[in-house]
Amino acid sequence: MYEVISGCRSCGSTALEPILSLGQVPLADGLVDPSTMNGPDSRYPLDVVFCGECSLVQLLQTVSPDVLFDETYVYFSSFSDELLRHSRENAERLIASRGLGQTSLVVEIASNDGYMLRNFAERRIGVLGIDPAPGPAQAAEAIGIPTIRRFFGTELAKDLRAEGKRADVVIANNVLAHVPDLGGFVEGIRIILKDEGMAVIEVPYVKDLIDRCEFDTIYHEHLCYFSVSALVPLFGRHGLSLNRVEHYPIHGGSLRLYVGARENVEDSVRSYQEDERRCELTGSRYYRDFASRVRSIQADLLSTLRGLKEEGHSIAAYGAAAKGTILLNSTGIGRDLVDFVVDRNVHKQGRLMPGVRIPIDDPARLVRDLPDFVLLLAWNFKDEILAQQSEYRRRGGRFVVPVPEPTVV
Ligand code: JHZ
Repeated sequence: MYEVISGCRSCGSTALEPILSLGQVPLADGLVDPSTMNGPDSRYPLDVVFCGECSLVQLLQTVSPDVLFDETYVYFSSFSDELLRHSRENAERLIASRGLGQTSLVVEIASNDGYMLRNFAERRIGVLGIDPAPGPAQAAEAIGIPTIRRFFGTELAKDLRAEGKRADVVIANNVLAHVPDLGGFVEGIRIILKDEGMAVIEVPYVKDLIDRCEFDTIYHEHLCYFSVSALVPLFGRHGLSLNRVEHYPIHGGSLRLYVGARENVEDSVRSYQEDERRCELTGSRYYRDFASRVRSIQADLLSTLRGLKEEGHSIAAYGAAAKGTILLNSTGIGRDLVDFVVDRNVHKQGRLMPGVRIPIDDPARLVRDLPDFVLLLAWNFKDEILAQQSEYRRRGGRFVVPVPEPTVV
């Protein structure tokens, strides 16, 4: 069910040094349907390594994408207002800066439920979504976003080009890290991009992950954890140039990469490279104390929750996020501590968190049941969720935010 890599996912080097092991954990988005479950949920080892050659941080194991993104995959992007706002701003800037109009084509890889492309379609700009997950793809089509239900790589890119389709803009948000054939994916982008076109790619930034100890964003869907230093040679190998880098707070800290076939490298790229060299992110030393910091957050969180429970408090959790599965399972937080998880995504409600099998319910239950504490699994949307739960908080409910260190708010 999974393979172990023998060389770096980007450069092929065998100089891979271990950084962190999160043990055997279930698939982060493998929410359990109580009506069909039988036997315990499958678990897979989760080990992170650093490439001494090109500095790419990556997983040792690859679980097949067919297993990860099948009909049970119920991550829908449109359930966060903050993500929708972030995406709309990105689209509006691209429409203006690229002069996009009715004859343009915007292709989005991992277009999910159409959360991003709808911004272009509303302005009658040509759009094409690509997403293999049936549920989200169907939702996109329901709002008029044509969606190809296939995995993206050189093969699909060649098919599209043979049909005469080439993109003015390729958008690929939170998908580069998900691809086992990294080179094939980047090559595919080069194939479908017009010579003057631009690919706009968002990836979580490995520096934020390490600095803020966001260990729960490590899971089998995320095969790579990118720095600018590791990305420049990756694009370069496929005739693409990383021309600009911007930083955004979304998903705990992400980079937006502007990539083109034409080389036009701006200062932002050089300044990230210099900064990463200066702080030694390009060497394994940067990652040396990461595992011990993770263990200490886990121990701290577990003792906080156990302490609350011993004092007679009830505890729920907010956000049936992929990262929630990892936090709960790798820390050992089960039904003995957390009674239920709430999530706005109706496709997640009624299911169980993988491994720990905690039931998922509607957020309205917080005000109804008034648990004393809520563990915030979707900590990346802290401001949005705290604002939305003002009534629960007004009635005395408190949130436990797990990272960068367990805090009660
Ligand atoms: P969220 C996702 O991971 C999916 P996840 C994916 N693996 C990826 O790469 C990363 O993002 C970057 C819910 N919610 O988005 C919605 C509310 O209920 O942080 C989600 O189920 N109410 C492709 O799953 C969950 O919380 C709200 O008000 O870790 C958040 O999951 C809000 C804002 C969210 O990512």
